[in-house]
Amino acid sequence: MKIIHTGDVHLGSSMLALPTEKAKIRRVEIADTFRKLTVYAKESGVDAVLIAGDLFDGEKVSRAVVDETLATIRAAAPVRFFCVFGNHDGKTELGELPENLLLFPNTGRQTTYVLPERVTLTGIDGDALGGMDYQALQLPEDHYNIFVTHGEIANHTRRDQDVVCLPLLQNKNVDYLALGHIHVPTTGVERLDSRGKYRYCGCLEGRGFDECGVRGFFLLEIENGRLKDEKFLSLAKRTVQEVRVDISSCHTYFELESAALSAARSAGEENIIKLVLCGTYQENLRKDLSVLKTRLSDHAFFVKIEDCSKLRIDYEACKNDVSERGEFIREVKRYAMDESLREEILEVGLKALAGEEIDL
Ligand SMILES: [Mn+2]
Repeated sequence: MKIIHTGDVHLGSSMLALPTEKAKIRRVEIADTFRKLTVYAKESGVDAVLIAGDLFDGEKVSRAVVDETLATIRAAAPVRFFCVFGNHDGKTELGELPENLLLFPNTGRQTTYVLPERVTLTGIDGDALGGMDYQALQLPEDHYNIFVTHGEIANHTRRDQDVVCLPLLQNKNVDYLALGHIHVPTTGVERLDSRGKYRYCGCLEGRGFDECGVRGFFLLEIENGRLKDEKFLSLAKRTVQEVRVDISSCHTYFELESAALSAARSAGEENIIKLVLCGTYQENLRKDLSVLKTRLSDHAFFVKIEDCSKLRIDYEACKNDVSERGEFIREVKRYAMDESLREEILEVGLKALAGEEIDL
């Protein structure tokens, strides 16, 4: 049987990292990627889709988003969706559930479903983890036992909501701990104990600039109580990418723009790009970041520019410079201060002396 492990979809997310119109488009794209997952599940004969929490982004999610999602799930029958709640689902009122959407009753205890092919599926909502009775967990040795929840792995035994106490889950015949909460998919193998492993599925689409890289879901194939195959698949429309551009060798704005443009192109023009300018730049280089952002915006879905480049000052050459500029540089160099503060003072001061606009 085939099982999908997904979660952290964050439907209805406000996408604050993007301007209003682009945020709206991304909200639709994320819903569409979830819909594509359900279509993929149905067409590929997937038996169960595990949603490891945060299907929705919070209590403010509109009724329309909830209804649309439930309709998407209903349309994917006979695929069954097993959904635990995460810390962002809030108290989303789902209303009448589709028959193929199964939740885990929030009684403070885990619930186990027995699936075909000797598979068991146990789950508990993230906020119930604080009171979970780990001792009561008993899973058959000759089954493939999946445990799904929403929380962060901890190597201690202090129970709390959204905390999975790894030591308490060990030697309980768990084969696959399907987690949500951390938005980066686990690519390597993280051992739960000598038998099982744990894994975060990550989100389906990157949203903020802290969610760079490929996003997707895991597909497991289990045959008669044994894992036969597993893979990571992506249906994401876009990725969030961070690209660094060293501007040390740029002499003009246009050289800078061309370096930035080729970096943006290498990241894929359909993507969301955080462009980080780095290196050291010569004093009279016009950086003009707002112009750069506008001109790059045709080459990516959205570009955010972060300037980490530092002004390059040749103190030796300034030694005998009798101008105001030389005097200013020598003065700033004379005082003991944090280097980053010195760089900032020099940058602003030199711009002021050159009669340029200062952006404080
Ligand atoms: Mn989340």
